Amino acid sequence: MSGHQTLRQFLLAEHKQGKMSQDMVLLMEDIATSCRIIAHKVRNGAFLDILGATETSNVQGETQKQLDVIADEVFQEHCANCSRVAALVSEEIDEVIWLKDAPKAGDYLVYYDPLDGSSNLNVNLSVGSIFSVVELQEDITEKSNEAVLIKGAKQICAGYSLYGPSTSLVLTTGHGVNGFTHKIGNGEFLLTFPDMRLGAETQEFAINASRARKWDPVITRYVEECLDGKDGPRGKTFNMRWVASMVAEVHRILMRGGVFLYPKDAGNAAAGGKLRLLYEANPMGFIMEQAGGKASTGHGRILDVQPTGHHQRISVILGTAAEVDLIDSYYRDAQ
Ligand code: P6P
Repeated sequence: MSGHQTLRQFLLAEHKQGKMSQDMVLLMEDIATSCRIIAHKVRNGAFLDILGATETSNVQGETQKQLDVIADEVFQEHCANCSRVAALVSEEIDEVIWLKDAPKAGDYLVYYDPLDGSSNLNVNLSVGSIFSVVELQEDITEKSNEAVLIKGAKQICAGYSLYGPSTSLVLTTGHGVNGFTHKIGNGEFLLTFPDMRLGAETQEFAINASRARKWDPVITRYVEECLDGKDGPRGKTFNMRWVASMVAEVHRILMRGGVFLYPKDAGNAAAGGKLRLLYEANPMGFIMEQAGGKASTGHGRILDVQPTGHHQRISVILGTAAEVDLIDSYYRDAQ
């Protein structure tokens, strides 16, 4: 018998301690099943001839990979098992997917990016799934898109699965962050990284440096100071990483610290930024805060943003709190 707690043992213990409902336990197990299935399909994609692109584009205007569509179908199928799930918001689907005729306060909304970073698929780099769960705040009389526009601060659960050298599942229910690893063979997610916490300091930042000419002066100032090293104003050297897969960046930051920046810039300002609020920034921001980090737009806490659209994009600066605070202070100075 492994010395590690299984995901089911962990979830039942959280339920027993009043940290999550029975329905949330069931939904979390269905999400974990989705991640196991997607991990298998990603790992065997080359043999299933599903690594390529489809002829279709998603609401984001991005050409969908076959695995994007397959991963979305897996999430839809399994999240629908939980009778308390009233609606799904998927990165791959334009409209809100309503699963109940008369949604009630307390029903669950599940926001998810079924396969984030899928441009990495055909070069065998890490990709992941991101999910976020919010309770409906009131009975729904009209099943409109507006009904799912709920602030990230209301999340009751968020997490991701990282399909890398091993398959990780990281989740928070608002009581810290816990990391599980999928054990090939018995299929269990085992608790391998309990109570994940960010350190107070870091010397690593993550940004797509090819966009430097488009950055605002604050981001330019911050990155240049990092690059100035120990003789510069930061008094220490920095390393840089960019995987082009948010799940991989966030996991690295959780494991060893760092700051991740995907700011609104001159190239994406019309869209409001690149990353999506409801199923990328909010869940990852919740995780960062629960691990002792921060998540900011540069002008305020991401989880306090009132969504205006269910595919809304936003500036994202998240990770080690001291670095996020410093960047926020530079934005205040620039006002
Ligand atoms: P770029 C993946 O497409 C994604 O949404 C995030 O996972 C990732 O951090 C970012 O976009 C990568 O963007 O501009 O470097 O391709």
